[in-house]
Amino acid sequence: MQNECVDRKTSYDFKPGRESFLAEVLIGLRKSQKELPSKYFYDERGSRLFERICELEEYYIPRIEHSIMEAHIREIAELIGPRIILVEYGSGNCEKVRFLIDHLHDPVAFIPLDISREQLLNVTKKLASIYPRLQVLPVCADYTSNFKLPIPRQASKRTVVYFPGSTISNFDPRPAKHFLEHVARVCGSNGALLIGVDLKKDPTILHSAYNDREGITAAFNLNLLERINRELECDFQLDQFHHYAFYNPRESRVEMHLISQKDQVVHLNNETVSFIRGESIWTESSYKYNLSDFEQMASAAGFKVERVWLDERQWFSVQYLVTR
Ligand code: AVJ
Repeated sequence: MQNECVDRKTSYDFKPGRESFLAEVLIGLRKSQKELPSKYFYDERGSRLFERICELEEYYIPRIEHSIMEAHIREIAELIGPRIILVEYGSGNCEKVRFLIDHLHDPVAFIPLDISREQLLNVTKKLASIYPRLQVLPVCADYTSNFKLPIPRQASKRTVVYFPGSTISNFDPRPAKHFLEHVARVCGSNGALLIGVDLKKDPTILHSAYNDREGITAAFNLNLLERINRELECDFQLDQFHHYAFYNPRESRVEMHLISQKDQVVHLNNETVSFIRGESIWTESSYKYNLSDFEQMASAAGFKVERVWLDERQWFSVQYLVTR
């Protein structure tokens, strides 16, 4: 059953190609502290591993976020109002947004935005068949880049961006602020942002969350090297790098690294990259916020924090921001 509301044109495809993947990998590996961009975790296997992370006992974010959403969904839908364009950044698998869409009042269009084309097309097909009255307009893009949003057929009252799961945690402070400024522009005047923001907490909780007993997070981290091997014809020895994650309190972030187990050399596009034993590749940051720090950044970016919902332990927040 094909829903005619699905826009199948490819004009909204801004997916970074192999060239920019290679360029970014080379830039990262030439630094003295080697690093790789975390946005490249999410190929097909990486997306599946991330879904498994989200089911882990130790990884508290999805469970708590959903319980907050469930407890306050009426108020959230009320604040958002009727006939909106809903934009989801990094839509991934669509379970979270379905819960929101189910409670919105007569939304006009849904624009899922994702860097993974496979995910995006699956989600689009699925949502279009579940919500025949909703125009689904997928955009394949890296949301840190510039891209334009499609314009839905029906008139709408406002644009609301949904950014759940604390994906904002992946941005360093300055890019985080720039990202919020970009979102404020995208949703325009009278726009809003519904965002999940992870909060500071006991580092032992964070340690368990990013070092799960089953080793799924380790596999997720190592999959980045596997992807580079496959897509960029590189020769990382996967068993010679180990997952390492810890909380850095001075920077308020969990850092994930891959540690070289020996002195070794890797070949990539006619270049050699050498590692000494114990040297790391920094693959991800996950920033943890205070409510006041986040509010300061949001307001500097042009948003007013209108409402904040928390769980009892105050581990996580769902926040409703409006453009000023
Ligand atoms: C998707 C960025 C919110 O930082 O918690 C989970 C990614 N990395 N486990 C996070 C992640 C390792 C996740 N975010």
